[in-house]
Amino acid sequence: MNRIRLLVLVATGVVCAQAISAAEKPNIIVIMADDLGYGDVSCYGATALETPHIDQLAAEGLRFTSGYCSASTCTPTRYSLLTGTYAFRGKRTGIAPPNAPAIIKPGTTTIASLLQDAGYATAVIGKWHLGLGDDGGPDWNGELKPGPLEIGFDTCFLLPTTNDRVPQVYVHDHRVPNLDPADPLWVGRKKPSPDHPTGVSHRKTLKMDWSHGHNSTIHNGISRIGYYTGGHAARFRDEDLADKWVEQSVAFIEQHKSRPFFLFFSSHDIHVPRMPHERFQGKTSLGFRGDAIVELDWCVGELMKTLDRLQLADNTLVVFCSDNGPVLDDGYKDGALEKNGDHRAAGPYRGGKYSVFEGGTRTPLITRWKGRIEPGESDAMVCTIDLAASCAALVGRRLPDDACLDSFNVLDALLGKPGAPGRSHLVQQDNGSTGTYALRVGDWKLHRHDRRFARNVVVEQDLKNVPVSRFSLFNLARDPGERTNVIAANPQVAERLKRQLAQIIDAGRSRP
Ligand code: NG6
Ligand code: CA
Repeated sequence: MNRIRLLVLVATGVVCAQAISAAEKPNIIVIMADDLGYGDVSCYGATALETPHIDQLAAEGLRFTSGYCSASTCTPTRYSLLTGTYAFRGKRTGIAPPNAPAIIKPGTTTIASLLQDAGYATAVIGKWHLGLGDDGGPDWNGELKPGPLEIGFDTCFLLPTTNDRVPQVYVHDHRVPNLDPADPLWVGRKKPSPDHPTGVSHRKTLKMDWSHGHNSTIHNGISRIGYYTGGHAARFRDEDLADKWVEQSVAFIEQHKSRPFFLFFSSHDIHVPRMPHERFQGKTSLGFRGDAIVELDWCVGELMKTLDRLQLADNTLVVFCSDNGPVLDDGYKDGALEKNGDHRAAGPYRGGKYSVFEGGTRTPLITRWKGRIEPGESDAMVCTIDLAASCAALVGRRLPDDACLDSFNVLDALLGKPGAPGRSHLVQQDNGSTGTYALRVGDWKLHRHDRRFARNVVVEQDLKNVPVSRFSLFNLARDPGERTNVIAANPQVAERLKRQLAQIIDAGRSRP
């Protein structure tokens, strides 16, 4: 090959793509749990319940002890997973309300669009919670676009918002399936009529009572956040969600078994209202929260069985992760607090959902690729935000310069290459762009609160604001529980981390 042709090929990325043979384009399945804490599965130390399928995944793969999601609530973590960019940089990236428009705009480079461009069949199945529709919000009875299909997914089968937010219907590609035009779906923020039954007016009829919020429209005996009417033929039963995600995923995998596919399996488990299928109810001593973990574990098992049956396990990279840390009472009286006993949902870490303490974002993270990943454990720091750049590297795609602004290629670490370092720093955030950050660099962790009040930081339901210092510093090696603020004793470290964090925020990107 002459030199000029080689240069042309390098410049167009052809060499890069050719270097990866078809066999090196493994299928990729990202399984994201909802609100699952570091200590919630047995391979991360839980003893109050068993998670045999997730444990098997860990035994056959790599179990990360410094695996993170990028935020301690759902929408920003999912935004970052897909776009590879910190959510605090984006607009409206906090917990999305029921009628939120699409948060990730069409044309944005995402992990899905990168893989789609590389020839992958792409699907998201399960919880979305990233908005649907143009700026007017979702047209529930019409075409629900833009949405996942406009940012790189070939197909989707969704829980559009969260299971505690209205409406309880599925979205398949651009439509709510089974919608009867004679019974249109209406979703809104205000009571549609004075006699509309709610969790307040009909509290005695509920099969699961609420503890805070969650007292508007009732469906399936559970009152929710927000109001809706109509769409009765399209509504689901909470108990059936996990079965539906598995059914749809197995069908997608079967359909695409002979070409590379990317499946984002986005479980609603173990988000409130925790209402696992009847066959899982009562399976643990932890109440429905524990039973929902067992249901999640069952889903993982079904996906792995499908890979085995279709002989795809050697050719599939599986990533298991969570979207934020744990919470016990998140708005319903499901017994999670009362039945918790000495279960430590966040493992040894402090805080949980809504917090920038480690419990908020350090979560189970497991990679498995049979025959390629040497089973073991890794303390390399990796984050769900890195999957975009890492998967792009895996399939030989170059990232556009203006995309995936905070996603690092940590592929070697994810595949367990000896000595592969992972990331050297990570910004953690709570929800949207609230100005609450943490920066971990090695064993050091700086907290920065731009607002001088933070939501309560312990795993509990009390979300009232508590005063916090603008900055605090912890040494995770000596103090993994972030109990002792050592900022006064380490002024130089603190200054260095403050500067680094400010630089990452102000520069608009952290990927070189
Ligand atoms: C909060 C809800 C909580 C949960 C959370 C989103 C109240 C009082 N609390 O506002 O129950 O829905 O939003 O969770 O309504 S997440 O995992 O999707 O981010
Ligand atoms: Ca969540």
